[in-house]
Amino acid sequence: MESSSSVAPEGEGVAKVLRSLGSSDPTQLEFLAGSNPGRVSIVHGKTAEVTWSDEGGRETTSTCQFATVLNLRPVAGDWVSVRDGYIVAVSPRRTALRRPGANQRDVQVMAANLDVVLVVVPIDRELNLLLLERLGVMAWDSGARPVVVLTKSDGSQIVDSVVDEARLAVPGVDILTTSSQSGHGIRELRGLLHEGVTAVMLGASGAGKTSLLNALEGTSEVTRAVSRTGEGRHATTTRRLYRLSSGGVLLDIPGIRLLDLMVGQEGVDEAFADITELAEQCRFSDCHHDGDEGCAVELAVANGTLPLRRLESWRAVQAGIATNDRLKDRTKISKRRRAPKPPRPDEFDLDPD
Ligand SMILES: Nc1nc2c(ncn2[C@@H]2O[C@H](COP(=O)(O)OP(=O)(O)OP(=O)(O)O)[C@@H](O)[C@H]2O)c(=O)[nH]1
Ligand SMILES: [Mg+2]
Ligand SMILES: [Zn+2]
Repeated sequence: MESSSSVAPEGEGVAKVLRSLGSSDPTQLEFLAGSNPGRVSIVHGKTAEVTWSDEGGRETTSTCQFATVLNLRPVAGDWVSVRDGYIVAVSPRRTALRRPGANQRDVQVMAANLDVVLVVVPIDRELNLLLLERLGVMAWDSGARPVVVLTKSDGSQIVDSVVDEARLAVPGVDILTTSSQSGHGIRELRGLLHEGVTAVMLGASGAGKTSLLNALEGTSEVTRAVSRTGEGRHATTTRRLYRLSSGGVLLDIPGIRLLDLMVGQEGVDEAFADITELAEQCRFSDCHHDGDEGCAVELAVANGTLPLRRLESWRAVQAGIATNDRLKDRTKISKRRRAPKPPRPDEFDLDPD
C-alpha cells in the first residue's frame, strides 16, 4: 500500500462498524483513499468474504475478488480496502500467526491482526506439555498476547495440579480452565473477549476450540467426536472470524499438528524466559548450554532449579529455528518492505506470494 494514498477511516458511523469488527482504535487503521474499509472474515481460494462499511456507516458483507496487483495475500483478520467488489489493498498487519507453508520454503500467515492468541489444550487426558510449549512459542511469535485455555476440565480429577504443571511450560502466561460441557470458566473467557479484541484459537484438532465458541455464544457450529488417535479428522476445515455477543471477535481455525509448528527467535526468548535469564550468567555469551564451560543453565538443571525437560525443549526448538533459518535464506526474500510500527516486521517479507 502506498503511504501517500493511505488514510484513516472517517466518520463515527464507519468507526462504529470497524470497532464491531474488532478494532480498538479505528483511527490507527489505514485504508486506500477512495475505497471502503472492511475486514476479511474468511478466505475461499481466490475470493474472500469481507464485511465493510460505506461512507455512511452502513455495513455490508460480500464476497470480494482480489485485485490483480495486491501487496499481500489476504487472510482472515486482515483489514482491507474494498472498491467495486475487489480487495484493492491489504492494510499493514500489526500481528500475525504464522507457520511453515506447504512446500516448507514459505511461511504461511494463518490469521492477522490478533490481540490475543488462545492456546487451547485439553486436560481430559494427560497434558501434552511439548505441544503446550510449542503452541506457546508460536503464540508469542505472533506478537499478540498468549492466554492458555485448558479445556475439558470436566474430564480431569486433578485440575489444580495440571494448572501448576502447565504454568512451568508457559511461564508468565495467564491460564484459564474451561469446560464447554459444564460451562466452567466460560464467563472468564467471555470477559477477555470484549469489544476491540480480536482473538484466535490455536490448538490441536479435537482440543475443543469450536466447542468453546459454541459455549460462548450458544451456537452450534460443527464439532466432532475425536477419533482414538485424535489425528487426521478435522471438524473445522476453514478459518473463520466470528463476532461475539461480548463485543470481541474470535477466529476459529482447524486444528494444528505438532509437526506444523514453527518458531522465530523472538517468540523463543519470551517463551523460554527462565532459560534466557539464566543464560545471562553463562560464562560465554554464545553459550550453547550443552557441555560448555561455566554454563549457568546446565548448573541450574544439575541443582534442580530448572527442570531438565525445559532445557531439552529449548534445544529442540533451537534446532527447529536453525532449520527454518536455512529455509528462509533459500527463499532470498528481500527485507525491504517494512511496516511503519512493526511488532514483527519480518512477517511482511515472508508472506507467500
Ligand atoms: N467432556 C468434554 N468434551 C468436550 C469439551 N469440549 C469439547 N469436547 C468434545 O471434544 C470433541 C472435539 O471438540 P471440537 O470443539 O470439535 O474440537 P476442535 O478443537 O474444534 O477440533 P477441530 O475443529 O478438528 O480443530 C467433541 O466431541 C466435543 O464434544 C468439554 O469441555 N468437555
Ligand atoms: Mg473446530
Ligand atoms: Zn549456558
